[in-house]
Amino acid sequence: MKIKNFINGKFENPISNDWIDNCCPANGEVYGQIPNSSKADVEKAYQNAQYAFEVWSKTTLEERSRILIKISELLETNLDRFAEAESKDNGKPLSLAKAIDIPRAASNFRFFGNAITQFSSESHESVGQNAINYTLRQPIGVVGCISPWNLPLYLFTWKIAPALAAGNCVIAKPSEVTPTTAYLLGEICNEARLPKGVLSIIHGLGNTTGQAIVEHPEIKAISFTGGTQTGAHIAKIAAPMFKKLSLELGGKNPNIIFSDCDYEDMLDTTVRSSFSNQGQICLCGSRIFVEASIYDKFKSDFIKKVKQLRVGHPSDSKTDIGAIVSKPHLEKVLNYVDIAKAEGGKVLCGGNKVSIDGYENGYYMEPTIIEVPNNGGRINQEEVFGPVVTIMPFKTEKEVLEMANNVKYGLSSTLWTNDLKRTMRMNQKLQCGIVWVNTWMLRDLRTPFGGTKASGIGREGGFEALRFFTEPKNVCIKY
Ligand code: TXE
Repeated sequence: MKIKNFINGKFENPISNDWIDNCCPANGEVYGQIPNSSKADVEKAYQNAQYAFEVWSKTTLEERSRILIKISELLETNLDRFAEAESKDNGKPLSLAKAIDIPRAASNFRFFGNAITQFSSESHESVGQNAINYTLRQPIGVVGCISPWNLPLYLFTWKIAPALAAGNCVIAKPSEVTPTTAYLLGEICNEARLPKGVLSIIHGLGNTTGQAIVEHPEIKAISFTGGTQTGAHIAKIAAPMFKKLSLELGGKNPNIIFSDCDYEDMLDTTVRSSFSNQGQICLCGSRIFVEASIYDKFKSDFIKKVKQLRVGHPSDSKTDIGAIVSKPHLEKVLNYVDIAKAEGGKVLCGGNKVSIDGYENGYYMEPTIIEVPNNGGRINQEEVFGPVVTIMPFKTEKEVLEMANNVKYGLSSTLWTNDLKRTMRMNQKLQCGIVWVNTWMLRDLRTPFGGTKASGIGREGGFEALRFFTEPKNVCIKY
């Protein structure tokens, strides 16, 4: 399969004719090529986007909403095709792509198609000064959206939908590791009659295509999800040009378990929050802290449950854990197991590569639990982003709070307790953008989504996203 850029409503080869391989993680085989687009492709997309902006920014909210909701419906109609492509590119279980990734991509368009009809701005009456101020919320112009490989279409559309809803034209780049669903989205946009040039989907490597988007002087805002190092690099380029930036970066999230929690619910959810999507979700609770009084029980129950998870080919309906996204990533994750061992960690289960019959060259790994002696090692401080969690006991609320916060990241936290006062105390003090109490990854698209510290800046979701993708202008009228 040869993937092409989507520019001005047409599918095009890269101007340089430079291509890169697309690999299937389930069997390690190359099954297609994608463009490695250059500055020239980004410039072409920009010229079309700039032209399209004149029309799109003045299109009524009703019309924009109608088109976005149409895209959502078409994604639902094409669910199977998209889910299969996502699973093949990423290695995630097909069942997961069908149940979560593609439905959520459809929800993103539907949500922002509706949200834009409810979005409003403020007015301030300057009492005693015979003046009224109102705030215009104008689209920015042409914006850049760059997304990662772990939740490909889900995160790609989470950026594109609000940007389009707010009246911007978008130049978007999916991860080069998982480009297919973004490519297919182009067809659907044409079918939904999204005007030409409003959305360009450009493929290629981060340091060529991604970099060209970030460096383009007229692309005034960048919404990025990916690694913390890449985020820092992007910020350095964008800052001197005063671009608006939204950075959703890595996490090293604590999962804090008190003895008074609803035990069975906690156990089932903890298996999910540890290993969903092969542990490749920035929100996974990769550091598990358990109150000492239930530590031994938790340890044995957790190991038992995790050993029942089946690693297998993504399209096998019995598979819980599919393939890791790429060979280098699998190697990185396996290397962290060695790092943990060298730091005094004890592997309680898993830790190894898995060979699946018939797919021996695929990138599979056992779900892994490591008991760690403290929170200070690299295994507890660095983002592994794979099917690896650590566990350790704690004695007091104060101690666990310190460990939870003692990390450079600050994306999310999960708290398991039925003590309301403790919940309220801890929610105030946990350093992160999202706290889940007695649940995990329960998402309401209206809520602000994002992290603190090295997990990024800015918030996505709901009106926060529409604010990001618009420029506020105060108008003061004296009467
Ligand atoms: O991500 P990259 P990588 C974390 C996770 C993972 C690590 C590295 O820990 O192991 O990051 O993963 C584009 N200018 N997360 O290297 O490179 C790139 O092409 C502009 C957490 O795969 O950050 C892709 O589209 N763009 C995370 C996107 O950035 C550039 C999800 C993300 O890739 C660029 C993924 C550049 N110079 C990884 N360099 C999360 N927060 O969920 C790369 N890109």
